[in-house]
Amino acid sequence: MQSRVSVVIPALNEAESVGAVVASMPWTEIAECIVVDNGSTDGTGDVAAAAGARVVRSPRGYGAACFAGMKAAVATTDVLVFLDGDGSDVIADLPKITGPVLRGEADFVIGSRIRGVRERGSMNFSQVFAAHLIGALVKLMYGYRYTDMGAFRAIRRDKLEAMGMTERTFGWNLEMQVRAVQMGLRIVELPTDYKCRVAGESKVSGNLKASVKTAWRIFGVLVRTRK
Ligand SMILES: Nc1nc2c(ncn2[C@@H]2O[C@H](COP(=O)(O)OP(=O)(O)OP(=O)(O)O)[C@@H](O)[C@H]2O)c(=O)[nH]1
Ligand SMILES: [Mg+2]
Repeated sequence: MQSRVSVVIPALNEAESVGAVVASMPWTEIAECIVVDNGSTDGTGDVAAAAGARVVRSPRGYGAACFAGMKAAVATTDVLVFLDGDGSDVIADLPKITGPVLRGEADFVIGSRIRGVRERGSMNFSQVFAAHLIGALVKLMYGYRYTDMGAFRAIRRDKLEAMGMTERTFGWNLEMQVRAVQMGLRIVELPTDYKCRVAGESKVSGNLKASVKTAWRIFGVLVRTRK
């Protein structure tokens, strides 16, 4: 049977890791792997293409890359999976993440690194704290308790398209989660393990300025999406 799953990987200067991430895809279970490159200067796109990905380009920004990947998915796809290009997400968990959506039991499955086993140093204290704090705030505002805002997730394409996503930076993940609750989607959160990035430079957690900007952006999402 033809797979209905497209994997979308935003990748900015991840040439050292993206090849292995793409190569480890469970190809028989997915229709395609789309790597979204937006201005990498290290040949990320070429490495990803050589490993078997379809490479698309987008404007700068994590959310912009995810949005472009969503738009680029083949017409036959009805489930979109997002994961990072730095080797942190455990690709072996992909069937676990897509399963409930493919079986029609859920509209949105999010992997929780907080509930999974994290390699030492893969998430710093402020990321763990933010996951708990934002989880508590979303629970207070909308009644649903998330424990994480990680990248690894599967969602029905029609539901994601109906969200009218506006975030084009690192607020993308949380905006999707808030919209999912607001729309009354069937949400499942599952533990997923998490590793340190394989190589390359951190665009968020390892960079103080980027971390503060991201935190600001994430709080902004809570304000802007408020209903
Ligand atoms: N296409 C695209 N990808 C991005 C952009 N910023 C980050 N990414 C990718 O998004 C993913 C998450 O960024 P990371 O730098 O790993 O952020 P992080 O996981 O908080 O930081 P680490 O803990 O160091 O891995 C990676 O695959 C990046 O390459 C961007 O502007 N455009
Ligand atoms: Mg990372």
